[in-house]
Amino acid sequence: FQDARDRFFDMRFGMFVHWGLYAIPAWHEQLLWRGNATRKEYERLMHRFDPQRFDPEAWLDVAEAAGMQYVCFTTKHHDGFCMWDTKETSYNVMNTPYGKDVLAMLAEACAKRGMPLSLYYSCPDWHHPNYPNLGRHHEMFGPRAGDEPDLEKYYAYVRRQIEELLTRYGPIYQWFWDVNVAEHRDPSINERIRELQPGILINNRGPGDGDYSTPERHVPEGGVFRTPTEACQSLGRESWGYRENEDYYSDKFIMQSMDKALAMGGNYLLNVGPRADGTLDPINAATLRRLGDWFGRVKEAFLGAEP
Ligand code: FUL
Repeated sequence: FQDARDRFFDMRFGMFVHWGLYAIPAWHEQLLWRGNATRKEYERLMHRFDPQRFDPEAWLDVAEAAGMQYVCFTTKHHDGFCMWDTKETSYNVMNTPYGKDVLAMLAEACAKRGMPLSLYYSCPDWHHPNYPNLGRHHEMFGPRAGDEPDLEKYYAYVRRQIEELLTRYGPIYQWFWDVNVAEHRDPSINERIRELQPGILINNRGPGDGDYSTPERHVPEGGVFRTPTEACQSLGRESWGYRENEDYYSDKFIMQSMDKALAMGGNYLLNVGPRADGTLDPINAATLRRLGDWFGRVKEAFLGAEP
């Protein structure tokens, strides 16, 4: 008997995708906080979301060329905008000019070629009236007029969204929680996730104990990871979402950081931020293809040619 979660040790390299309304201003996925945009201004972006050139197959082609074995997609980032057909809020992709469930499109493309799909889901939600927004890091506003801070109600909403995400889009490989509200512990949420998707892997950024940790933009020096680890890294220095004139890392930097994470026994989740029209920045696509050539040669050198 093999635990389905043992897949983690075979799936060493994945594509992280940060895509949402923030691709339109093309500055930072945390524009709402870092850029001092008002909620009203930000929320209006949804009326401009129309990625006519979105083709999940094209993303997956690049992922495969890079040697990536799975894809992790931002279903909801801190801005609270939902990239799937959720019944829980109208603040979702169905109510944009594009009007299509982009998660469903991606899930279908993944299923077609057997590419495992992981879901990123942010605990902070700067849009939801029940989210406390205490004004700390990742909770920047302080409650605004009309807000009704209530963590319990908020997590009930999270739970209902989890039911949608884990029952409608086929098998999900990993659940990537982001930035748990520090004091909120509730192991029953992860238990429910496991009931809905036996064999799913859950990271340790959520309200309960997870299966693996996720050092970000930094692979610690030396030694080996003693517990299952997936290091994540963005191609750009500034942002995870698409950023115009982003200061991208050199190929050498990415190769070294990936090499280090793998050598320490960790996995490597490398991020791209697709543009508002749905396409990958050709600079990123080219980097990933070169990386794939390198990674292919490395694997060959270590493993030898297939018999
Ligand atoms: C962080 C988030 O705050 C960033 O925006 C990004 O999503 C990164 C992967 O995780 O904690």
